[in-house]
Amino acid sequence: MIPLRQVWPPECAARYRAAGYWRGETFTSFLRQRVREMPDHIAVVGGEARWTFVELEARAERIARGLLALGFQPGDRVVVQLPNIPEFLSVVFGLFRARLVPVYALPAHRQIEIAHFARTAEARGYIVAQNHDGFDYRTLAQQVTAEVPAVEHVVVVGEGGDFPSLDTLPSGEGVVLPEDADPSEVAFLQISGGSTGLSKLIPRTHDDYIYSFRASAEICQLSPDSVYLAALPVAHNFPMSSPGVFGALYAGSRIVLAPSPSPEAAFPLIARERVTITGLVPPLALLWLQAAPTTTHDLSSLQVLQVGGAKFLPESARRVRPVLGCTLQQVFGMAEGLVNYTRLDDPDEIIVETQGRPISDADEVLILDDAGHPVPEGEAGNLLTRGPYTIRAYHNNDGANARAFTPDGYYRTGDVVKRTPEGYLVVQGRASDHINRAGEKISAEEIEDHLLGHPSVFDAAVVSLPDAFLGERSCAFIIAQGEKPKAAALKAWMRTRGLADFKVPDQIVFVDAFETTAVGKVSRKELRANLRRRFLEQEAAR
Ligand code: OOB
Repeated sequence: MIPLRQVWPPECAARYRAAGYWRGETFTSFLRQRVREMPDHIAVVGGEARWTFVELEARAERIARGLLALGFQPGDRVVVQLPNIPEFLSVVFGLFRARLVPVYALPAHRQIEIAHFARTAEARGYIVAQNHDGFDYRTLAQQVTAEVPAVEHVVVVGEGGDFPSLDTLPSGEGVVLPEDADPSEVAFLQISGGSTGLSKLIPRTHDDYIYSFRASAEICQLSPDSVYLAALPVAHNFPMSSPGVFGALYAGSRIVLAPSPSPEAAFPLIARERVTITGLVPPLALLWLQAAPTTTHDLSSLQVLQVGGAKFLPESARRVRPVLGCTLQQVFGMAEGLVNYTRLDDPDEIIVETQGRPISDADEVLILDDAGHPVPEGEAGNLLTRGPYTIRAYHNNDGANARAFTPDGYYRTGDVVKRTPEGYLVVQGRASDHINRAGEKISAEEIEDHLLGHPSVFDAAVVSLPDAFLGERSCAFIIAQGEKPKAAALKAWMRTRGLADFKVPDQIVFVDAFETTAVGKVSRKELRANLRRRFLEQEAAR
């Protein structure tokens, strides 16, 4: 087994260790520690299940043995696509215990995305739920294994059908579990928001990730009395680690898994479990603000509502305390690393108007103009960052690495921000052409490529448009060839492509031509910007 590594320069790594950011803990070692301290404390609540720390660890060990007995070797990558069910935790801690490397996919991902993750990660396994939201993942698993034969083992949580199920894994009696990982090893691969083309894989080490959620749990003042509701899909970095389910378990808090983030599903859980903190993307926060005044469920236990993933506008942010009676925390983070929080005791103006400040004193933040020079204090510029939990490279992707990282290791976030005199960041927009649809990031390029696969599409340009509910929606400008298809038919065709549903354009606008300059074609970036501007001007003039 050759463990995957992340490439902090040795002197940086030494500094992060000496400063106590990296403490040499692993996922397995921290869970063991909680089991020692609070074996019978309820750690995970979901569906009918209420698992103590001891039970969580015992289940993880059983899964670890079963997976090794099935034929996995330490170091193998395993795509995990599970919704918010308790098994998400037992499976993932089981993978860590067996020294297998999870690759986190979202429940919304479909064949194209999963096959891409499996290939890029060189995965040997794929763990899915039987069913979620009316979708049978075993069918998807059939398609993925047919397309990527290197994925030898599928394990299903629930009825396996043709595949083994988690409950009927070999007992693995006699299987010797490997020694624990070196904390500097890559623990898992996370999925990037995908600003250009297909998503990239983000290698996170035990050292760096545990630091990020340990510090997040402190910032959010989690304790064994806290109850964290995972409302968003836990495979996403925000509910996973900011402080998310891992930060909560680290702090000895209880986690409650909601099957859906809707008020209908979440409010009764808040009341029943006395939830103290949860995190949402802005459109869901708006739904909660709308539903709370008339709900019959008691939401009084809620102390903190975190909102992040996309910009939460001040007008909405201001309503959180009066309507929900709790403190708002804005969270501006990215799966590549850097996470910013407003602090719980910050003045209201900071909480409402800014997206917070970095977790760590060791987070280095640059705000540069397009020529690479620092902007004057208080002006908007491109955000670059490096630090003890921000990656230095994507997995197996030299092209993206050359674009996304500077030679001295800064990650170009693609976000345009301002910094306040107090050191808080205010997100202004972004430089890259992705669509942030209710916190789900969509690459314009990826969708254009798909549209070009349709016989009636001559050219396509995908842009974001402001949307009162989603924040941004996607709009595809299309030049048709031959018979002009109906917008609905084109959307329906996109749905058959094996893509996550959130990537299907919300709106389709047919145009006769894209502009070109006298010299030749304008860049895709300019083209998208011009189409967006002209469309919005036309709309405003109506
Ligand atoms: C989170 O992570 P990703 O990787 O899905 O997306 C990162 C991008 C950021 O670069 C930024 O463009 C946008 O999402 N974003 C925000 C934001 N939070 C994220 N834009 C404006 N305001 C915010 N509060 O989205 C993520 C990861 C960890 C914690 C929270 C969010």
